[in-house]
Amino acid sequence: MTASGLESVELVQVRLPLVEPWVTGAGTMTERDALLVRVELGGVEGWGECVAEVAPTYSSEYVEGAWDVLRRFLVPALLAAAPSRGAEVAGALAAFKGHRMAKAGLEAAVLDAELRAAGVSLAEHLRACSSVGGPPRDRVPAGVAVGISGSVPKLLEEVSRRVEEGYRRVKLKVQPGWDTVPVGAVRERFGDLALQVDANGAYASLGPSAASAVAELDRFGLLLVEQPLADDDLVGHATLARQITTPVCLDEAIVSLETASAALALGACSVVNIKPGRVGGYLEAVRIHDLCAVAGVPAWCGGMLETGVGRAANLALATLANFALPGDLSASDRFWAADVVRDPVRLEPDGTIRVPEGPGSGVEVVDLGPCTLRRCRLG
Ligand code: NPG
Repeated sequence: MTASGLESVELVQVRLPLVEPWVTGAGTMTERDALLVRVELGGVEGWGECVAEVAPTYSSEYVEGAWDVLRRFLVPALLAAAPSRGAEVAGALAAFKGHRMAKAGLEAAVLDAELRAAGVSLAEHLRACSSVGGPPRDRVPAGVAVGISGSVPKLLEEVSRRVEEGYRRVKLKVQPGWDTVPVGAVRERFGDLALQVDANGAYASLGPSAASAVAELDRFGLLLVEQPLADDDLVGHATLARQITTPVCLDEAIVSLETASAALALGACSVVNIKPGRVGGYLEAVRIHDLCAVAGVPAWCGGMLETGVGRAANLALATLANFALPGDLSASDRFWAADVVRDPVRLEPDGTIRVPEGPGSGVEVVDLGPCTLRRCRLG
């Protein structure tokens, strides 16, 4: 059965307290404002999540801006186009530049409704969209990200907790001044733990000495160093990649199939972090996954402190064959005391997370009343 076109879109801004503060180079976060998108399509409900943060520190998008562009431009255009399939969303919004996280939230919601009506899971659907084969997976290995604690004993305590919980790999946030000492301490304490680091572009501030600072990390046998230089510095990353032995992975730099293609052609990275929000949606994420597979470049699924809505969809994406490394796909309780979905994802004893079963993203949204800041219905 194919659902008929889009009937309405509702934007819901929720605020969820974090179980512990999330500290990065961009500051300390104690709560997450998430922008959820609810659509109705042929009488069926679908949910998506726009992963923009409150401030434009990770990318230029931010919650208030996403809310505005959705209300003013994207949602009216989409209602006029009345798509019945997620695959029609990007085309209907193509006149508007950028705002990929906002677009991704809309596409995810339409896909969810389309697939719920058709009785197909998002994982099955994304597999069908991908040209890369491989057996279906009902669970994926889980990695966990650890913020900048500023104190090595605190860091070791947190990593130890995560390892005991069963996470299969740990990602440490690093920046100039918080790199070799904490990374070395974790390596020494945890032996051959699968370890990687994420700089969110922080080494760009060092200019020409960035390469030697990043090369200092080579001795720790890391899986990868993520986005050491500025978002748009593909040539700089290509040069750096030739100077160090740790594989360079790009995150912020890759915002589309075209930028992924340029990064691979330049040799700017040998691993890619794929985040659906950053690249404008799950279907573009599949195209980038496929491009990487053809190039023999492993990918992994990034995370942006999503609620259970966005995380469920990320888990479906991460089942594709070339998501060869554990993603930032930690359990709901790593960030939230109360998630917005029934049956939030949990870490299995073997360090994996089960992909929710059932049509669409497979999760059911709870009553959002208690955490809702505002809602707006269009259509
Ligand atoms: O598990 O969602 C998670 C956290 C993973 O570190 C993580 N995300 O730079 O990749 C990142 C970072 C991030 C979080 C970026 C929130 C933007 C917003």
